[in-house]
Amino acid sequence: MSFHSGFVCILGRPNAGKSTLLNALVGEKLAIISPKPQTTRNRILGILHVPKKKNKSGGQVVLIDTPGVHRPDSSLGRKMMTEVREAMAGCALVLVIADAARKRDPSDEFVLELVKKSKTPSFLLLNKIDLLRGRGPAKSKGNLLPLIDEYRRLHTFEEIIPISARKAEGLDILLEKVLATLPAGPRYFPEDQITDQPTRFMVAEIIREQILLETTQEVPYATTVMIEQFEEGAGLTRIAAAIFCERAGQKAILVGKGGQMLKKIGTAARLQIEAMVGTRVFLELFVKVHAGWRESRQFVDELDWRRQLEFLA
Ligand SMILES: Nc1nc2c(ncn2[C@@H]2O[C@H](COP(=O)(O)OP(=O)(O)OP(=O)(O)O)[C@@H](O)[C@H]2O)c(=O)[nH]1
Ligand SMILES: [Mg+2]
Repeated sequence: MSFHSGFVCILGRPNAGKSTLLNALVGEKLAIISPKPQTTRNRILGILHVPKKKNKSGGQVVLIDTPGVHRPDSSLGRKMMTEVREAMAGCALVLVIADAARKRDPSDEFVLELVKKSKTPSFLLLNKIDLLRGRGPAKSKGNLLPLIDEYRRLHTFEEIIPISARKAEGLDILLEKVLATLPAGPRYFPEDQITDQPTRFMVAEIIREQILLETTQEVPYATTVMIEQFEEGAGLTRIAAAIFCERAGQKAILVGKGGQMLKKIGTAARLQIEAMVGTRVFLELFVKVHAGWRESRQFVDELDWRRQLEFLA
């Protein structure tokens, strides 16, 4: 039995469930999730180690979660789309994820354009089928068939698989088909590694997730988080993080009356960070205004942890 491996890019419109799928397949929370579109801003590796079973080969699937495909209108948006293109370059398979509970629209067209251009083999995953079930079992299948037909006419997918990333349905068959498609190859990452993200970046993301969940309108989009201090001691990790927003009004919302909002964000984030790092955490949050940071190519580049590592090297 041979060992199959390769890089597999998860591609789709914002909010389709890409990050939920990554987490569900790896079985760990590697990417933040929110009901708001454009939650993910950079590519995230999730490494799936598949043990060898009777009559079945084992392997390693290196999944790459990506920002939602959109037409960018800022430096941040352009950077997000660069991340998408970099994730697609060199991958052996693309998992195109569509939201089966909504109609196709121009953002889905744009996703297909990218897949066609890349010429990489692709699967179509019709996600969120749990939402169709509420409309009756017979109807849910009936609902999917026209969508499948529509997609079939637009592109030749190797497989079309209905899934629910949230309920972990259809994932066994998906994984089986992914492994069968990947070529025999090496183990790219050691068996104990499940992501390439540094802990401090995951901490920044956990804080950003709380902001996405707690705030509305422009605030979550105008916000980013940078870790300024990260010190691991015996039984206690000290973390200081700066939350950047673009305007004084946004800062007022993030801080809240008497600091209530910041406290809520901090407490919820701290509990998750403690579970991740395995120590108690002392978390300090500061809100700073950086007018128009999303338009600043330099600042957006500074946020990229891969770049930060290059500078340290
Ligand atoms: N009902 C249902 N909801 C889902 C499913 N998968 C994802 N969701 C929800 O859809 C929303 C978006 O999920 P994400 O995983 O953040 O989507 P994404 O494609 O990574 O979004 P961006 O990072 O913004 O591009 C969240 O509220 C998820 O809980 C699913 O299978 N069923
Ligand atoms: Mg995402």
